Parts: sequence; C-alpha cells; structure tokens
Amino acid sequence: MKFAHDFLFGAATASYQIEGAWDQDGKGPTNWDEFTKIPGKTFEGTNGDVAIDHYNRYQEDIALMAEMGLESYRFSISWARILPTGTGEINQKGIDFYNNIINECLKYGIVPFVTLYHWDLPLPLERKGAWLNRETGEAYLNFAQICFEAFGDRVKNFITFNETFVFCNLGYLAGAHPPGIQNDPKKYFQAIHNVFYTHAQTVIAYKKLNQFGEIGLSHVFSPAFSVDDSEENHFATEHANQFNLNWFYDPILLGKYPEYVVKQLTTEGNVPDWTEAELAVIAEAAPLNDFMGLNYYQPMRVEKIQGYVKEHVITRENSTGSPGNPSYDGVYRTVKMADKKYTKWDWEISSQGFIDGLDNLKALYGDIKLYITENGLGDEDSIIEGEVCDIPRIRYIEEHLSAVKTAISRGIHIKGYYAWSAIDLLSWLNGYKKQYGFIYVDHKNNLKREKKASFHWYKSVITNRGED
Ligand code: BGP
Repeated sequence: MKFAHDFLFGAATASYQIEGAWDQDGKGPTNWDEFTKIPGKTFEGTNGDVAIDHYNRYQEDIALMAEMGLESYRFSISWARILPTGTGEINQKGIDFYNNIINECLKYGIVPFVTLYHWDLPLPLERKGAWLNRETGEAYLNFAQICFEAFGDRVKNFITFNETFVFCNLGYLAGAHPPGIQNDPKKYFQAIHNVFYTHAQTVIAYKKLNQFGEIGLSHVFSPAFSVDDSEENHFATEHANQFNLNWFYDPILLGKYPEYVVKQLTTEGNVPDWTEAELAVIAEAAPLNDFMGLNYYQPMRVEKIQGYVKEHVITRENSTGSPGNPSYDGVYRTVKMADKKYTKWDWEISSQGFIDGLDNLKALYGDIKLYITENGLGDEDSIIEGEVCDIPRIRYIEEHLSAVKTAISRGIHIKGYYAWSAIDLLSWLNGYKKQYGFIYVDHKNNLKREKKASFHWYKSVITNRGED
C-alpha cells in the first residue's frame, strides 16, 4: 500500500533546540536561556545560545530539507523573538525571520506546520509565575493573534502547545524543566488547566478570523499497557491512562475533564482553581479543534505498587513512586521489561505499542483527524570519513511508518508523519550527545551539515510514497 497523495511526509524541530542567536536582532531572554545556565541543570552545561545556528543558516537547512523531498516542515516560533518581553512592542526582526522561514519553505513547495509554543517562555512571564499566573495565558493569546495576523495567510496549520504533559510534569513534579519545582501536584494540575483554558481561547479566536486553516495541539502519546493479565495490574494501568492520557485528551476532544481523575484530585485537595466560565470555554472549543497531534516515542509498561489495595483512598502519604511520575503512585509504577527492546536511554522501542495505542485512542474518542507530529530515535551518531551510518534510526522509522500504514488500513485518520527531527539539534536534557536528525551537525567542524544514511533513505521513502 502506498500512502495517499495528500498524506504529508514531514520532519520537525523546535526553536530553542535549533535557532541559537539567543540575543540576536532584538530577541528577549527566555526561561530556557536562564534555566540552562543554572549549574547541573543540563547535560555537561550545554545550552541553546548557539544551538545549531539555524537562525543564521536557515536557508542552507531548508534547502537540504527540500533536497530530501520533505513535504512539510514542523517548526516552532520563539515568542521572545516576536515579543521580547512577552507583551508590548513587536520586534519586526522576529516577524521577518519567521516570514523568511515560511517563504523559504513555500519556495520549495514545503508545507509549513507551525507550533506556537514549544516551551521557550519569555523570561518576564516566567518570573511572574509562568503558567500558574493567568496573565501568561492572556499574553499568549495576544502573541498567538499576532502570529495569525502575520503568518496566517500562508500558514494553514497551527499547533497551539507542544506536550503540556511534559513541560508541566518536568516543570512542577520532576523539577527538570523550568521553573524547576519538585513534587508539587497542586501546581502541576493548575498549570495544565491554565494551558488548556488558553488553548481553548486561542482556538476560538483563530476560528473567528476565518483564515480557513486548521488548528490543534500536540500531545505526548505514551499509552500505558499492563505488564500482565492480572486484574490488579489492569486496574493500575487504567489509573495510569486516566491520569496521563484522559486527563490531557478529554478536555481537548470532549471538552471536559475525566470524572475519575477529578474525583481523585478532590480527595487529595488538588483540584485546580477553575471557574465555571473557564470550563465553559473549554467545552465550547472542543468541537472546533481540527486535529490532534501525537508525539509517539514509546509506550509505558505498568504494574501496581506492592501493598496497594484497590479500595484505599490514594493520597500522597501512601505514595511510593518517583517524583517525576504524575500518578499519585500509591497505585502504579512503570517498569522496564526483560523481553522488550530499549534505546541507549532506556526508551522502549515498540511499534506494536504504537498500533495498539492508536486502536485504543479510536475506541475512546472515535474518528478524529491525527498527525504524528513527532516520532524518532535518539542515538549517539558518529561521523566516519564524512559518513553517518544511522541504520538503527532507519529501522526505527521504517517500523513506525509501517505501524502508521497499518493504523490507516484500520480506518484511523492519520494525515501526516513528522519525524523527530529534521536535523540534529539540542536535546533538552541530553545536550548534543543524543541525536535524532536526518542531517548531521558537526560540532567539531564549525557546525557543518552532512547528510546521514537516513537522509537518503527517507528521500526514497517519500519518492515511493512509502511503498515497500
Ligand atoms: C519531545 C519534545 C521534543 C524532543 C523529543 C526528544 O518530548 O517535544 O522537543 O526533545 O521529546 O526528547 P529528548 O531530546 O529528551 O530525547
């Protein structure tokens, strides 16, 4: 089977991970510009000050993407390039930069797919409480509207937020992302709600503009599966899915938060401070979403925590899980299994988990339009005599594209696939050690770009529209 002619073969990046030029041409500082300078927060002190200098080399990079045959390029906009303090005066050079990127894509017939927020928040907003402060949401709405006005004539696909689960989880539970807070579920759930309310307002505002484009959001997609058939592990898995999947997908797709989780949060005293008016906006926006973006890397394997009794009220006091786990872990933990394959960073490799997860998603939410907005293999690539032979990456993407094909043949509406990443870039917590790109960036040789084996492979996949 070939992929349909309107299926988009793409690849993705994000502003902080590639642009560099952190203070060039009027850009303001962001939470990540600050966070990566705190000792011990990132891998060997790496940061995105220069990144891969895409800001100054975007023409060369997009020309390479065009040579690879890319049909669509997902990139994000750095809010602080357009509004250096998050609000107030527009920085025209920021608008110019993204106009250049968009026009360069269009020159080659590449569809620009724009993420408005991929985690780099203007520093003044971070200082005022980031997503816990409702002013951040108001500022975001203004920023989004500036972007719609400036780019919406040519950009027809907008993603409001990338992976709310990840930046809130790592920001308020694990402390590994800004603002670096550990184990504060009250803040975690509040930040998520504030983001979802802002998303809903943004979708409604976009639709009022009649730009005839599409808008949605990208979620991390890590479906949970029980380690075995026991009833207790199945229950623990359902609990994990409720907290990590339904809590995120329900408000966007169904317009309301899942009752199971709300009940648990009520017991805990962690229900977000929300108003009826905000909940009504979330409900109003749900049917207006045009698509859902899924970032799939791996599933979760779940087992109950020893000593757990189903009837117990789950509280932080009887929690034994890791702080990075948002699960109220008197119930479950995620485990590594002896019979599964893993990357060097212990991320499970499972295209079957992808297919099964997509089936479950369809059972839960019905026929929704999906884009796979991220999927790929992080590896330590090396360049030997100008060649980067990234065969494991080719295998990974091949298997996952094949899973997408299977899902489509089962009636799941997947309209495009974006490999992570178009080009090597900064990994948030692993610096430049962990690579994902089709294009190698040589940090020992003036950031020189080299095509990897996967570059040529992906080009032929696109040319043949994925036919085996
Ligand atoms: C996703 C993010 C991406 C990217 C990817 C790989 O969660 O949206 O920005 O970083 O994960 O992550 P890592 O670099 O940690 O392996």
